[in-house]
Amino acid sequence: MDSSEVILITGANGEIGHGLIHALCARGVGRILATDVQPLDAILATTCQEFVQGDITDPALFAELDRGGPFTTVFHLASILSTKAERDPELAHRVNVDGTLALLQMAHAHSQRLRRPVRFLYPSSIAVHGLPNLEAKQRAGPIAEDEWLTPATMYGCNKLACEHLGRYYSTHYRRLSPEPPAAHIDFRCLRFPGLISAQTVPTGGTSDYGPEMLHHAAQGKPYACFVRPDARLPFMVMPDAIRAMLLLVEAPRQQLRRQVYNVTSFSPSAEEILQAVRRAFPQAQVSFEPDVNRQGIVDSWPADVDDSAARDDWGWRPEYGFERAFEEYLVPAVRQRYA
Ligand code: AKB
Repeated sequence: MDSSEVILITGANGEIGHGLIHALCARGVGRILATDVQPLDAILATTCQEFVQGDITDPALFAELDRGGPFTTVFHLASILSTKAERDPELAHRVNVDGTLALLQMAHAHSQRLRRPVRFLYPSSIAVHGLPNLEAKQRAGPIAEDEWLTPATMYGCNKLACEHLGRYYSTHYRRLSPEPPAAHIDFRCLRFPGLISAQTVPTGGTSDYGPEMLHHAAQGKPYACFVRPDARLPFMVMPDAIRAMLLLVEAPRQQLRRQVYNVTSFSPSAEEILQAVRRAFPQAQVSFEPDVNRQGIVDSWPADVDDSAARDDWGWRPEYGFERAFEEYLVPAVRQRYA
């Protein structure tokens, strides 16, 4: 990406938004227009010149964003996560799917104006997978992109629907129209595992127990973990997540054999995360008080995913394994954050 880019970032205030805006500014890319339903965090206001506050389900927001375009690249981060989505599934559908559809429509229109594909980077999730029970999860091993696509949450259904909408807008849009579009969008999707950041704490997700355990221990606060000690999910730290997004968005199109890619770094159990936290914060007061329903969601998600396609097609490699993630990134940064 170079200085001619005009980049739109939705959900800019979220966990990924923080890291991505800093990384893009460090690269000296062109114009960044950020949007979020909340006012922009002060820490981002210094780096982000253009910000539009608005609701992704509000057509008025799109009228305003459209005036800021045409965009050459879109990072669509706005989303209601799994636990919050289960509390209000219809709201989640409006935000996660209707919001995405409106953005795909705008990106398609901008592709027409630019007469070249607008790159549309979409973070999906392991939540698109739905394993019927714990035995099947334990038997399944690392899951490939096209396996067990039977999500058991509204959020998972939303993410899978948006993957299909993105594929449709970039390969089949208006296929019966007599006038073929001048250009389609260039849809690229990453399926993220649970993400752990030292700078931000997640809200409304089901993989949140990982980062919550660490951030509570760093503040000396007791934490009741809502999953069993043996609960296992794939995770990644935020610097690797940001790097994966930038690697994929910059990969030459002809190198990409698919539009949706798994990425992961490590798959510790909740007990193993606690041991890593305890190595840094021996006083950590963590109890396991499983929430049956949230545990059920975790049991329906894969323990690990196969990200060989991302490794083969665009050279994905995590920089942080489990130990290094805690020792060299998470622990030093959260110590500093709560010092
Ligand atoms: C969630 O827990 O909802 C997210 C995710 C795994 O996509 N962090």
